[in-house]
Amino acid sequence: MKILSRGVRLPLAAVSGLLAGLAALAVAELVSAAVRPEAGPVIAVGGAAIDRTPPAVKDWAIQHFGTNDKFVLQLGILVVLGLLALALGVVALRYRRVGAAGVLAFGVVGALAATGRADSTSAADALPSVIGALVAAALLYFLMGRLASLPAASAAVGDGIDGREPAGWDRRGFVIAASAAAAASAGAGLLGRSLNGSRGQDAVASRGKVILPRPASPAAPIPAGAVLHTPGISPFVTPNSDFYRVDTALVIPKVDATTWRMKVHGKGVTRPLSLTFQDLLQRQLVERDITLTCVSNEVGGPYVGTARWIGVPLADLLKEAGVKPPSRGGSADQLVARSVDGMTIGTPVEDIMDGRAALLALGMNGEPLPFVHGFPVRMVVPGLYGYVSACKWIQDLELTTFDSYDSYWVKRSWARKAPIKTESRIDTPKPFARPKPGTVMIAGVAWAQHRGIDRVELRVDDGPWMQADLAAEDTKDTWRQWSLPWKATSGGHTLTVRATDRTGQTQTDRRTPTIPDGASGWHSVVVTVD
Ligand SMILES: Nc1nc2c(c(=O)[nH]1)N[C@H]1C(S)=C(S)[C@@H](COP(=O)(O)O)O[C@H]1N2
Ligand SMILES: [Mo]
Repeated sequence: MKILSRGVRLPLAAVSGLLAGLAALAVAELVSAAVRPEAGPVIAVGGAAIDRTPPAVKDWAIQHFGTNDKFVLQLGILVVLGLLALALGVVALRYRRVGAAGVLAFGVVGALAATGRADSTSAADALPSVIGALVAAALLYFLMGRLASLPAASAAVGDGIDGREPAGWDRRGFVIAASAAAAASAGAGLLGRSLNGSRGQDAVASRGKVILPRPASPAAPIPAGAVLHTPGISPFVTPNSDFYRVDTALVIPKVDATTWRMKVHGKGVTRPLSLTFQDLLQRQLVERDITLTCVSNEVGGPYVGTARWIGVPLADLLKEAGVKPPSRGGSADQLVARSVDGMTIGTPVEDIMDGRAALLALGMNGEPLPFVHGFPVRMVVPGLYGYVSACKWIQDLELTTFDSYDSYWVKRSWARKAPIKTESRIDTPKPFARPKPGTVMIAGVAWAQHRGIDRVELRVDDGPWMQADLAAEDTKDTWRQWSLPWKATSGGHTLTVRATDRTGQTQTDRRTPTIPDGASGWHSVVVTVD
């Protein structure tokens, strides 16, 4: 009979656990609106997970989920939390105090995650998790009290057998308490959501007011011959809305440009700088076309794009601060950019000062940087993968040495220095396409930023290499489109591409993984002509 009584109480206890979990998240969301959204437990635990994920797994997640990796991560955390909440409810049925203590323990985990991230500057970041857990523990304790108010003896009489409620079981009381808790959680959660959602309004307004000045040094117009119109080829300039995004931010930083400030300081700096966004806008701006590439891009992958950037030449700023490149006796060989979300990205000072268009970018394709791409200010350095050159949401530039400081990704087993490898990609036909026999246009892009692309060749099956028609070069910092009309014959075929850069180096066929310094190998596409 005891078992039957538990038959009713067990699911109710589990539901109570779930309600407590919901209450914890809802209250935490509300409190995080008063602290900062990044301090909420799901974001904090997600962030801590990202920081601790082994590089291979991180890379796998980027490969398989792309920019959705963050959504999948948060969904995973919610599912795990839900299961644990169910379990805690069941435990609490027997051991009320243990259940409540379990809820508090989760609060501690959330609080540690929130205060342990690089962007956490205040112990207040613990509050959403702590207050959420306290409310949830009290709720679970209270609901269990309701369930326990059902005396064991009377429970044994009525439970389930004849469909009647056990005597003394205050069903109404429990349902009312549970519903009230659910409604209050929903209210708190929604209020927190909307407050968090409107938080960035100052930042959004500040971005809306930015008027990018005409650059003192405009980019040369893109030569007409640089842009092919073959259907299926990547557009030469990647629209901002299609530009790939790779970062560790679960909450996109919303920085108010009117209060933004950036310091330039550190080793070898004789005149430290502190600059406002307005200071940067008033400087001589340059405009350049630069192709950005992610080190996590697999051969044939999508994490590469070209934009027209407007910004301040970094070399000018560094010179003003008194910095010399190592080749001229400078003591700092690494520039570490630090973002508002605690990312650190280290770039060789030599590369920044060697004359290339290393920019502190303010504009992307004619508009202020979109928030996801680093508003108000990010770095872009031609020829280097993003993780060693392209810090978004910058707030600090520190000169140091590679010997004395490892940046975020370097601590996670990526290489200290990472020039972009010469690569080429077939955009069309797509893998496993079924073109008709006859002339089929094969087309794509090839890149070797800051060296330039000299030649692209294509091979069908094991046939001879054929020279592709290269579109005109925009600059050696941008990718080059190419195409080749192919007389397609019936059957299955493997199309393979390889590029040669201006230094005369032909892209290696040796496949390497993305870790530690970028994938290499030839891109192949298999098609069936019929
Ligand atoms: N603050 C911050 N900046 C960052 C990153 C990041 O995680 N956080 N990721 C870097 C990486 S790995 C790349 S490839 C580029 C991608 O820039 P995009 O998202 O604008 O394409 O940003 C770089 N800058
Ligand atoms: Mo990257």
